[in-house]
Amino acid sequence: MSTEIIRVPDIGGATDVDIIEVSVKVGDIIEVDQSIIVLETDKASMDVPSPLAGKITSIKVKEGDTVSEGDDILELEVEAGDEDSSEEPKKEAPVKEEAPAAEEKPTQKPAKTASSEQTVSVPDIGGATGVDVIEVCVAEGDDVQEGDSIIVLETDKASMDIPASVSGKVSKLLIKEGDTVSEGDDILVIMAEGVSSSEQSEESEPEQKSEENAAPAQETSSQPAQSGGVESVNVPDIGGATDVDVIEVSVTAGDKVEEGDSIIVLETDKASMDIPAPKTGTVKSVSIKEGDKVSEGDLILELEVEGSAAAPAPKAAAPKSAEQAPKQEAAKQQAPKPSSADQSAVLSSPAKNVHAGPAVRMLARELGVDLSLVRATGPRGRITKEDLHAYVKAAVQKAASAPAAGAVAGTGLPTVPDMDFSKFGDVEVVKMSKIQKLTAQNMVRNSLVVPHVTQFDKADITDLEAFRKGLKGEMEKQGVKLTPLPFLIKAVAQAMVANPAFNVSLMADGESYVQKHYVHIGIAVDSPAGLVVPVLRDADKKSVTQIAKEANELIKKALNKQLKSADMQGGCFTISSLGAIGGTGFTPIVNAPEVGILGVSKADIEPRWNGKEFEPRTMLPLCLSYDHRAVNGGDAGRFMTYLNSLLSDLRRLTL
Ligand code: CAO
Repeated sequence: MSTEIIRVPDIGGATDVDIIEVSVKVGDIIEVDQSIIVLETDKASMDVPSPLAGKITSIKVKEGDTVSEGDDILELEVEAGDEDSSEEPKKEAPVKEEAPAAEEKPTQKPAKTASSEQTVSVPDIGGATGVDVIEVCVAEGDDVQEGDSIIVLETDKASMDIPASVSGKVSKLLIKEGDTVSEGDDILVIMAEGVSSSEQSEESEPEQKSEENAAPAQETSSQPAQSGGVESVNVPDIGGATDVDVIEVSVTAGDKVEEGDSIIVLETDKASMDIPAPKTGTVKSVSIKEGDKVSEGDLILELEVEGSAAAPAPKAAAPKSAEQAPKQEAAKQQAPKPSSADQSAVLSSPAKNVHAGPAVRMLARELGVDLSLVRATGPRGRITKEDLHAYVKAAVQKAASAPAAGAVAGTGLPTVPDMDFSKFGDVEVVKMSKIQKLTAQNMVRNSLVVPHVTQFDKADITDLEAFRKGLKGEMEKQGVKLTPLPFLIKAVAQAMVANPAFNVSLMADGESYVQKHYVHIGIAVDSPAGLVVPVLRDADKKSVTQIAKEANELIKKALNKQLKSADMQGGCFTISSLGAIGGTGFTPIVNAPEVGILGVSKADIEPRWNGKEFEPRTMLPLCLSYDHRAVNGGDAGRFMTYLNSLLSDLRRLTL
């Protein structure tokens, strides 16, 4: 057992690169090639794999740090016998696929207009033609620095930032978003800073690729074979990676291939690379098959080159990686993509490792998507742009159509995942009624949107109850049941008039509120169809007996499912009485756009001190919830105290 330090490998000469993710923690047991950190520049994101397996004993970096080649990442306790391999940690370029082609300088041609103007053209993009311009990052008049991204190109395989090759002011844009371009197409004209005429004439030749790029040149080497026009096509420089999996052989003997056509696809954990045909010709024989492992120089196939006895010089600036070598041909054998709103696009628990290219990572950041929750369908678990789109579609659809039980419609909040309760006993799934689903959605919305405060009090309704009981028989003869509820409705209506802060609705724009000059009181009814709230109109203008009659009618309609939607509209305040059921208090949820609700619990006889002695009094628990955006604590205190005084002394109800 020994401790090894894992350092930042060759990252193509880039320095002070941001760590956007530390994928492991102290104590983790990791495998060889497991991603340990993710680096990102403005042009690329790179998984950095561990060259050794072992247990992490300390981590030297954190998210947000910047690192360069050779910097310590972590310490690993390595099993005896594994240390030797650590002597030479792999210098494999971490993520060829994700390294952008953009490091390559765009070609510059002298512009005809002025001696300091330079036309920047699309550089060698691996032979791809008709590539989409998905973003133009500069506008005419912008000052750009050499290396600043000027456009972003994208194929189905790659996205590439194309950087400015010189610093200066953009004097003319020659392309726009949505255009398609090929190598050599003019992008823009730059009024270059401090370019001497001699420098300019040097640069007037189409520029070849920048030598310092560490990403592998992916040019397929083709060596003239002994016999006539048949050439051996070998695995090109693939950044020092060895024993790379051949995941696809795209040609067979006899096939005609065009220069640039993909002949095989290689893949490591971190990158997939199309290897293009170096020349046009006919495949004579193929020396490898799917599943083989290859390294630079290995023979891929023999190619009878079309119309060329002498092999031309190899292409100077082949793409550096698969991601950078976009091909128009779609990948042939990919895992099935999730359908438009396939919920399987969303993982229920975060994936341990995330593999995605810079374009996908950037899009995910823009959309606020956690890539670890996106189901990857690309080769070797790569997240494709389609995966991201499928994830977003699924997430949006889920939010919009979330069942009431999940109760998060439109909130974007996660639902509680379903589980198999039958594992624990006998169960059945029961469909919720429309009212139940609607109530659930409204409850979630109101509890999330309305800042609730609930305050409690007890009203002495001893006299009210004596009066009610005296009147009860008389009312019954008129077919009206007289419970405490009509008195509560009357008292609340009067308190609303006295405290208009409770008789408002807030405008959605947050700029104003509606002050109501009518008092309609909602009555929460526990009906067989679910919780419904019929509305008793102009309660402030009606007598207790009138209110009792109308409340009886509304409750009867509710219980018989005869309420019309008009019966449930226009409420200013709701009373939710559980008095007949029991309990000493609860916190009702405001029925927005109303701003207050009164919860009523069961009245009980309690001993009260009258100054001389305890006497039995009937005390009614009141629970007032209100929207603190509309109602202040002072308003609520006054409302409750006034309401209490009305219920405690009925004479006040007539004032
Ligand atoms: N304390 C003690 N007794 C009470 C009482 C109280 N606060 N409120 C009512 N009672 C008594 C009544 O007086 C009646 O007894 P008597 O017949 O002896 O007079 C008995 O309880 C039954 O009353 P009721 O339920 O028939 O009538 P109600 O007017 O009190 O209530 C209604 C009607 C529709 C409000 C009620 O049936 C109901 O559905 N409540 C549920 C509300 C609800 O679910 N709210 C949601 C809670 S979460 O916000």
